[in-house]
Amino acid sequence: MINKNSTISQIFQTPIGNDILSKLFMTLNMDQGLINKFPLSKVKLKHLSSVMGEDMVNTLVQLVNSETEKIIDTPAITPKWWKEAIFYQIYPKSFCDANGDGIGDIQGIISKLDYLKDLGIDCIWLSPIYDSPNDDNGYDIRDYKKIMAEMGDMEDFKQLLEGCHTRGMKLIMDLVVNHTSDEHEWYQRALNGEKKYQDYYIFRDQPNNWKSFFSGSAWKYEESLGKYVLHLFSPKQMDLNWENPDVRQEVAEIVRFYHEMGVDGFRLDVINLISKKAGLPDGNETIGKMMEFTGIEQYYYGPRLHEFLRELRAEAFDPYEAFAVGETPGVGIEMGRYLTHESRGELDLIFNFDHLETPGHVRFDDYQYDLNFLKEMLYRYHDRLGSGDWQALFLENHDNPRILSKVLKNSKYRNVLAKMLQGLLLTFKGTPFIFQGQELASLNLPFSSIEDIRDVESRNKYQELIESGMSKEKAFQVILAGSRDHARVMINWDDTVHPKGWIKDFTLGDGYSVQAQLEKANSSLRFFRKMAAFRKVHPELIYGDLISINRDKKDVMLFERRLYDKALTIEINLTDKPVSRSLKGRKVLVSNYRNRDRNYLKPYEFTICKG
Ligand code: ISL
Ligand code: CA
Repeated sequence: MINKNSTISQIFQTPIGNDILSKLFMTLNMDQGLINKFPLSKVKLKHLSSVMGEDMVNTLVQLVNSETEKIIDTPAITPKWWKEAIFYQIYPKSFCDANGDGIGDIQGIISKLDYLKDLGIDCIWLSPIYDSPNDDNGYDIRDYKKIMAEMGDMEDFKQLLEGCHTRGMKLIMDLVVNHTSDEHEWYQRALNGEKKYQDYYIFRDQPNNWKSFFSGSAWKYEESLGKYVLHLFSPKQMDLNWENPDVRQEVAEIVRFYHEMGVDGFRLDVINLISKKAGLPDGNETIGKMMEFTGIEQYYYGPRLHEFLRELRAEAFDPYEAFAVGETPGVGIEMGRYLTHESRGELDLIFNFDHLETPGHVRFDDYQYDLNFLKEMLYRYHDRLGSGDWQALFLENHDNPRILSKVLKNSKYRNVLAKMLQGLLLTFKGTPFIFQGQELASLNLPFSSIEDIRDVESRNKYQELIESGMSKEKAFQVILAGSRDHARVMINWDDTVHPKGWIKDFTLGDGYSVQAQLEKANSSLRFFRKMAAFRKVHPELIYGDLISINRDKKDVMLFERRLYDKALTIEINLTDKPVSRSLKGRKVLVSNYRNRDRNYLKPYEFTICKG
């Protein structure tokens, strides 16, 4: 157990201390090597009270001491379908519109199941399709057992599920149970004075200093009750009170309802936020400024999180042998092991977001992403995992701008970079999650003004920036750099324009539509299909060991995947400059370049060699 007399380096040696200090140093863009060097290594926690405040020191001690159990690793990797699968995330509102009302729908998805099967997809992750007022595009659920009218009905959904299964694909849904919509029956009954349902949410006489992820205070005043109510996200997304066993039973029942139907599992939205520290103590203002959201340390890895997850798994997942991947913003590598190691009986995988922004940057910063950082983070994560752990590999989702636009200085290398990143996701050790459009080398879009922007997070942030005195032009540039809408425009199946879509139409006719790429031999789409097929016949890319080579050589990633006598070596140029090739004269099995230089890797070259 650590205490206030523990030194920084002693804390860094603990699993949770390592996560917290790594995250802090990354946010401050400071070299973590300083932690184990004099004088920092000898600094005692109590000496930090003057800097971070007594409360933060106590919170740090509590968080680090919260994990006393040592994870005992398993002797070998347990084969699982979700360790072998390629996942594909569909954002239903923007995937395919079958009835021409400008909104994606379930029949549209059904019409593209063969496309996904041919792509090599094994499991679809469907972002929310439940009844919702769409304040946050379905992440504000009004009725968990009703399908959003714009997308279809339960019969459509059952047809979709059947369509996946008959093609040998699985389907997981998105479970959003940290909060419900304020239009949910439970919340409406709470507002009507029903005590039972008031205990489903977090009402207080006075707010604390917690900030919402979507700007402003995390508390809304409900006139009718004379109370404040907690909403970590929009004021129409009301946090559920997971301390209440009735809430936990409601959630388990919803999960069982879909598992009974044959759904193969769930992605659990911000599931690490469900356990808030008792008494809802104020957040530390210093940490709040650093981590952007005051109060986050009081709930991002809360005191009963493991207990709640174990209970939900036992009651609603294990009876169906269903799969669970948690979305866990802020959770570090070691916290992720406590949430997913197979000895823990909680989640199977988590999404850790630490690799998505380079140190010192947040999503709304307009900067060029250095892929050397991605290399470092992938290796660091991989090195910390035992055979009872597993890693989710992803670069995009519906909450982030397109990775190509973060990396590219000019779009000349758009196609080769898209293929290189696909190749990396499909050859590194872990389960690849592809976001819709990533197979098409999608870029960010040239939204022209805030009027084009639909995302509640972006619109609230724009308002907050303006109110802070920033000019409209500058505020829009900030939004343009990080808006989640870049990932939420309609997929271009062909060059048909969608004039009355829910979001601005960007049918660019630039030869990157699905139809155009199916016809073009060296398209990003055709490369993805080839890579996915290659992965399926090379178990060394799934269960094989990963051995990094010349790891310290900058701008290049070189690693071997080995399973018994099968071995492949992957060599990647992480930059738009030629770099010397390490593997010379080896038989090349796959590459994103048809003709290669014998001595140099071309910009963003990705090559798999035998052995
Ligand atoms: O971008 C993020 C993580 O990369 C965060 O801004 C994100 O909003 C956070 O991880 C929570 O995301 C999830 O919950 C939100 C919803 O808006 C997001 O779409 C969902 O992925 C509230 O339900
Ligand atoms: Ca439609």
